[in-house]
Amino acid sequence: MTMISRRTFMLAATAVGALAVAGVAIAEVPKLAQKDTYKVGFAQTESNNPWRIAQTNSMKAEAEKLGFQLVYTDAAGSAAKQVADVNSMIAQGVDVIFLAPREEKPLIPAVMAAKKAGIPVILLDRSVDPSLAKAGEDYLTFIGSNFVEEGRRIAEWLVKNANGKSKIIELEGTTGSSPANDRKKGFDEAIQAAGGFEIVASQTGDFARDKGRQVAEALLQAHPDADIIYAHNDEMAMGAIAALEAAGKVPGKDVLVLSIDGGKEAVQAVVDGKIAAVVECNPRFGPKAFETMIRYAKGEAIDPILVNEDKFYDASNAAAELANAY
Ligand code: GYE
Repeated sequence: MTMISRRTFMLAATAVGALAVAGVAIAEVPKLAQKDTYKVGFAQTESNNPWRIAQTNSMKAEAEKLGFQLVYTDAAGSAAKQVADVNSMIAQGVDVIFLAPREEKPLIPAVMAAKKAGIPVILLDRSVDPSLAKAGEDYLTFIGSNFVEEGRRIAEWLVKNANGKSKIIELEGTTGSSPANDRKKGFDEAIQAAGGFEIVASQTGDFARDKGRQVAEALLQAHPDADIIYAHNDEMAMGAIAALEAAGKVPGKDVLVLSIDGGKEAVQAVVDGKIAAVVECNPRFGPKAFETMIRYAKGEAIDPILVNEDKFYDASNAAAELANAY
């Protein structure tokens, strides 16, 4: 897949597209007609955690509220299946495709196929490689959190609250996904700038609880002096807590655990003192996703990135915020 350039896609698109006759590359996102109701695709990447389930529920609830038909697919953690899911939505003639791309590069063909078929794509929560597909050109916009900022915020909290702890194990998200790339970048850069810390190991746990537990277990054995674990999401943080407890260590005391997502279970773990701090990653996409699509149909200009607001939880507010966490 990495061998296929954006230019190759554009050439393929123009070769068969209507504009090939005129010899012009298609530079615009397909238009969306104003209608009373729509058939809308939502290509989810997986459903193995509360964050994904909250996102799916939010999308389904909003579609229902508006009376739109939702064609929902779950790629079950496979980028190849997600590409096939998008192709099937194209074949079913949906008006718009909401896509949560599992990884940055493998989903490029899906974005380009929808464009070629005249269907606008809105990226939700994860992005695609910006050198291969562009907002406002190949897809309409990206709606989601600023992941670099999420990583930076958790690092800044750590710098202020480390209390002498300094050796970090980092559990990365799915390799090749935009949140894994950017949460690493934001955190690592801020930690390096602060000085006095060392990332002793950084390895993927694929955003999954059991993988996170296994990787944390192996890395704790290799680095018994590690006293901080930074997990790119709650699932891996919960896995890391299980690994710590199995190793006879006390999370929150022997080892500080830091996380991103802010689901109820993780916020409860902050209340219990097992997680030190969590940056929320807001999963409630439904209202903003559908509002953006309707604004586009009306002919409004849409910004290339629509950033979600994220909260922050630590011991100072976790108990008060618990009821609001997803
Ligand atoms: O943090 C994670 C999920 O892409 C922002 O993916 C999302 C991430 C989220 O599986 O828990």
